[in-house]
Formats: sequence, structure tokens, C-alpha cells
Amino acid sequence: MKIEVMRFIVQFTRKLSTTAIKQYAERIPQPLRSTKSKSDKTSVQSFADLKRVRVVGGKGGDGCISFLHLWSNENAGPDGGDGGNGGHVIFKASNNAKDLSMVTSVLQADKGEKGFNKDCHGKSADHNIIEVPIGTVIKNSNGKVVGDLGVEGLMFIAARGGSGGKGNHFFISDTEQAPKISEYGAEGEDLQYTLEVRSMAHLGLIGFPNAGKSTLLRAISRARPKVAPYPFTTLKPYVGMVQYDDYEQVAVADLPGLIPDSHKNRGLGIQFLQHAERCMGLLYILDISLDSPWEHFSTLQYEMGQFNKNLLKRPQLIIANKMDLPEAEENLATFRSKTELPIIAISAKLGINIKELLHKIREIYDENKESTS
Ligand SMILES: Nc1nc2c(ncn2[C@@H]2O[C@H](COP(=O)(O)OP(=O)(O)OP(=O)(O)O)[C@@H](O)[C@H]2O)c(=O)[nH]1
Ligand SMILES: [Mg+2]
Repeated sequence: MKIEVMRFIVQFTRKLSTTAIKQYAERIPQPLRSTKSKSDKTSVQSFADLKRVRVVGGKGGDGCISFLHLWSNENAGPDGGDGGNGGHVIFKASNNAKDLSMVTSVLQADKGEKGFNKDCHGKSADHNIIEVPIGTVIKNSNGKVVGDLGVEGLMFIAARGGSGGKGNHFFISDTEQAPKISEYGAEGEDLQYTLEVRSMAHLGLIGFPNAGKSTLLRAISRARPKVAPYPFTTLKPYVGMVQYDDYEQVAVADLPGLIPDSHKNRGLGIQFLQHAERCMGLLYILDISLDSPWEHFSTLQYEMGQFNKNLLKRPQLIIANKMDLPEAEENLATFRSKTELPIIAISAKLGINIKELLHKIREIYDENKESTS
């Protein structure tokens, strides 16, 4: 009897644990509110995804001219040491770097030390290794891609340092026993590159100025882009992280506003559209309280398509913002009747329906994360 009871208990707990695991695997990840409050620092950092840099390799150290004099031998021969090599400038893909904001526009490596007497060679300079985000593409001054740092630890030598000059001991020959010549160290390379981060965020917010992109990013993450009731408040991209309770994080980018003819470089133009290209999916955000928001949506799509047809094939979601305003309900109903695409109605300012939006964002992320990794 006792054994039967035991067997029943074991079977019951086993069944319970498998259902618990199954339930956990099937459950929808819940978005989390950050436990940390927003930073109270005055400076707000934008996301630098493009940078033009000049790189200069270190100069090699000069060789030394010297003759050894000993008490027993006045002319003990030349003993000038070689100069050390100049350092290289190297870009290295690293998980520590999230964007290019820490990369300065001129990057220089140290000079090699000069040679000394008694055959002492100068010290070679250390290389200047600059950490850049994984997925940085390096283009030379002609716009040709010369490096693609897609894997952690991968390096690209951007500018070689000059080699150190030879000291006069090097020039001893049968005919010349006391050469009074040495080499200067070579100059390092001096080149220009453009660095581009291939992927900026998982999802990018696309919309006209004042649609509420920055307000939404502030509502869903700890990012602090400026919000103001005038157009073009945001001129640089900002990235915020949305956290979920299964430890996944989705990066959402607030991009500068788009206007008709952006693809012809009007407004912030091409530069803006390049930011959009670096996002896996696009969130079209519309001010639904304005007249005919469906026309705004088709203008946004037209601009994206004119710039790059592939952008239209990316995963997308329409967000109808400012649902708290009077005309919103009516406009939304008309918009829904005109399109079959899913529309999520929210109010970024009052925080209405944000949870549903975050679930939808997670769905898009889960469906497409393989394509980005
Ligand atoms: N009533 C209402 N106002 C909103 C809502 N969301 C944003 N706003 C207001 O709309 C104005 C513009 O918001 P922003 O977030 O700066 O808009 P943006 O799209 O980032 O604009 P740019 O950076 O200029 O492209 C601000 O005054 C916000 O307070 C909303 O859901 N309801
Ligand atoms: Mg903004």
C-alpha cells in the first residue's frame, strides 16, 4: 500500500513538472518596466552610426650614428642602434562598443623611439587599438568597402606605422668600416575612412515630425530623446532597450522625422533613410488625430520604397498614436476600413495600449531574430 502511494506521488510530480516546463515554453514573454529610474544626467547620448575618420600611423624612430670608444681601443667601431617601429592604428570589433560615439575623428598611433649608442635599439610603439561595434563596415576614401568586422575580436589595420630607421652599425661593409650614415624612421600611413555600423537597432520608428516617436521611445525604454511640440526636435537617432521577463532585450531606435521628398535629399533626407536601412523592422507611427492619416502612411511607404525597394519587404507594423485626441476614433475606423494591415492604436503620452504594442514588437522580433543574428 505504502509503495503504491509513493509511486502515485512520483508520477504526479513528474507530470506536474513536464506541464510546468511546457507551459513556460509556450508562455508569452511579458515586457518589464525597468527597475532603474531614468538617468538624471543632463547630457543625452545619441547613437552614432556613421563616422568619417582620419587615421595616422606612428612614425618610426630614427637610427643612431655613434662610435664606440674604449680605453684599450679608441676606434671600437660604429654602435648606433636602430629606431623602433611606429604603432599601427587598428579597428577591433568588440562587444564593449555599442556605437561610434567614442571614436574621435583623428586617430593617431605613437611614434617609435629613436636608436641609441651601444647598439641599443629604440622601443617600438604600442599599437592604437580602437574598439568598434560588431558589424562595423569600413570604407576607404573612394567609397570602396575594405573591411567588415562582423565577428567579435576581428581586426582591421587601418594605418601602418613607419618602420624604424637603421643605425650606423648596419652600414658597415668591406669598404666602409666607419659609416657616418643612418636612416630616418619612415612616416606612418595617413589615410581616411568612413565607418558605418551595419545594424543599429532591431526596430526603427518611422514617422513624420511631431508624430510622437520620441514620446513613445521614452514610454517604452529608459532612453531620453527630447520631446517638444515643434517639428525636427530629433536630429540624431536615439536607441532604447525594451526588456522582457525572459532576459531578451529588443533595441528600438527613434529616428529623425521624414518629410515628402526625403529620398531626393529634402529635409534630413538621405541621411535619415540610411539610418532606417540599419533596422531589421520598421514601426510606422502616425498622428491619427490629423486628417487622412492613411495618406501619411502611403507617403511614408512611398519615400521608403523610392530610397530602397527592399525596405518595403522588411517586417512592419502601423502604430496609430495620439488616440486620446478627439478625432482619433473616427480616423482610426476609416483607416481600418481602407487597409488590411494590422494597426495598433495607442497614446504614447498617456500610456494607453502600450503593453499590447510591446507584445507585438516581441512577436516581430521573435519571428525575425534569426535574420539579424
Ligand atoms: N495628445 C497627445 N500628444 C502626444 C502624444 N504623443 C506625443 N504627443 C505630443 O506630440 C508632440 C511631438 O512629440 P515628439 O515625441 O517630440 O514627436 P517626434 O515624432 O519625436 O517629433 P520629431 O522629433 O520632431 O520628429 C509633443 O508635444 C508630444 O507631447 C499622444 O499620444 N497624445
Ligand atoms: Mg523626436
